[in-house]
Amino acid sequence: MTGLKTIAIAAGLLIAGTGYAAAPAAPTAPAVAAPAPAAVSATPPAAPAANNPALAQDGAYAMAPTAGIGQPVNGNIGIQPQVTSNGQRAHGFHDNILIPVITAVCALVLALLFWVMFRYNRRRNPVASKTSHNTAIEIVWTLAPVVILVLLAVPSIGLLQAQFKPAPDNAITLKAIGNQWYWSYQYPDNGGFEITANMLKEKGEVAAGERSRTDADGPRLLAVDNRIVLPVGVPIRLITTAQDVIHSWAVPAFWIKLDAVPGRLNETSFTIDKPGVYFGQCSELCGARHGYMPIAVEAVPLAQFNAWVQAKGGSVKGAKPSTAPAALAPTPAAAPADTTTGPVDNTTAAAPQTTQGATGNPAGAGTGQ
Ligand SMILES: [Cu+2]
Repeated sequence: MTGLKTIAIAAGLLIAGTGYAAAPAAPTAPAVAAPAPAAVSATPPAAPAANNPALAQDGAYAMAPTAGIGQPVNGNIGIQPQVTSNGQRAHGFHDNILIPVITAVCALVLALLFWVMFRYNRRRNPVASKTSHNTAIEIVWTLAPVVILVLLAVPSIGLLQAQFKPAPDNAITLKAIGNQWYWSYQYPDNGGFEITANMLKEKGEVAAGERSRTDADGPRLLAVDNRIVLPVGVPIRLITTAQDVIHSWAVPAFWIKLDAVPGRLNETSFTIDKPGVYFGQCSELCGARHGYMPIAVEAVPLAQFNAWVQAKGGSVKGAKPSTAPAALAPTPAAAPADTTTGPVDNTTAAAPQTTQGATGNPAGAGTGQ
């Protein structure tokens, strides 16, 4: 009998192997290819950012978060509404396939347990049966789980592959750097400027004159002093690394959770479908204040993103510098094409000083230790 079971398992593995090998062909029409490449470079340098009505007074942002979008909701047990194509795909996979399969398997096992308890108990069977094997049923209970797992593997591996599909050339790069205990960000495609995001403390917790959280900033423990801004409809190349220990950059509404490891660059890509404010948190236990290094992303139309970039002292990706004497340099020594795709310098500069110690880090936010 064991021989038969071995054959059945071997057959199952063979089928599983076939499913695995076939999977890479499955992914269809990745959404990252959608936006026109021209869109990134078309926008000319905009009007002085200080006059841009889309930006707040400090040149940061002027968008209030929407309840229930990009943030947790009391009593909710489902997945947050997804605003990336991978997220929507995963959400559908979870709700329409995984949950029904799990429910059906649990219900079947529970029903079998009750059947055994009531039909085959000692009272109803004073003389115990000597039955020990049943070939047909053993084939069924070996093959059925194998078939279920193979059927689940196909969409699952396709989704995994879509999540790690390299970003296209027109993507905008965001480099997220984890620090104990705040996030700093660089925009290598936009002049490499850097911003630091600290959690905003509550009203009673800040010193006089220091900025505290308001509802326009976001929920408690999730609002930050400097939100990062990303364009909608443009592929984003996310690169993560860390300054000290392992952190993890996670935003549930994007279906993104990527470890930030010191001395290493991790990469993934995504495209945000809808403007809005989306919150996340560090998702790798990284020390005493691990729970106080939130992430806040403001997704805005590309023109608004470009204005924000310029307000931060950065440059619009693909825009020609107006003063560059390009004509005088006929053969510029092949500039290092795209430093973000190669084995770039992974060391991040010393942590910048921030204007306020929102994290309550004893040494002052920005100096780490
Ligand atoms: Cu962390």
